[in-house]
Amino acid sequence: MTIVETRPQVETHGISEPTGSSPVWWIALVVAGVAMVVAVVVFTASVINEPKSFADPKVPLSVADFRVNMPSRDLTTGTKTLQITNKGGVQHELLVFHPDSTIDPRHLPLDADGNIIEDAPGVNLVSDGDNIDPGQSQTRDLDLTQPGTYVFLCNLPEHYGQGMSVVVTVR
Ligand SMILES: [Cu+2]
Repeated sequence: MTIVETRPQVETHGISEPTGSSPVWWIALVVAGVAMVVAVVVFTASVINEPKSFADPKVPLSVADFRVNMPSRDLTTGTKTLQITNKGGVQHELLVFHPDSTIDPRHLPLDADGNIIEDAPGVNLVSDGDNIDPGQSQTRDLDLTQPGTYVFLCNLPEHYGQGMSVVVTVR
C-alpha cells in the first residue's frame, strides 16, 4: 500500500512542476505569437507592394543565347530608351510587339518553321531594329505611352522557339 501511494505522488510532482512555471511559458508563447503575427503582416505588405513598375526612361536590357533579359517585367508608361546589349555568342535582334486582345502574348502566331509571322493580324510590331552582333549594343526609343501587354523578343530563325521572349506589362 505505502509503495503504491508513493509512486503517484512522485509522478504528480513531476507534472505539477512545469505547470507551476506556466505564467512564464504563457508570456513566452504570447510574445512568440505576436512576433509571428507581426512577421506575417510585414511579409504580406511587402508582397502586395512588391510589383513596382520599372520607371526609369532608360531601359537597359540584354539579348543572349537564347534569352531576353529585362530589368523588370513591369514598366511604367512613357517614351523609353532601350539600351540593348548582345551578351550572346551569335547575332540577335530585339523586336517589340503590342498584341491586341485576340492574341495570346505567350503564343504569337507562327509560320511553318516556328518563327513569328510579324505582319499577322493583331500582333502589332511596334519596334524593330538591325541585328546586333555579339558584344555590340544598340540604343533606340520605344513608345510605351499606351498601357497594356507587350512582348520583347528575338525572331531570328528558331530563336523565339528557344525561349527568346519576355511578356511585359506596361502600366
Ligand atoms: Cu536571337
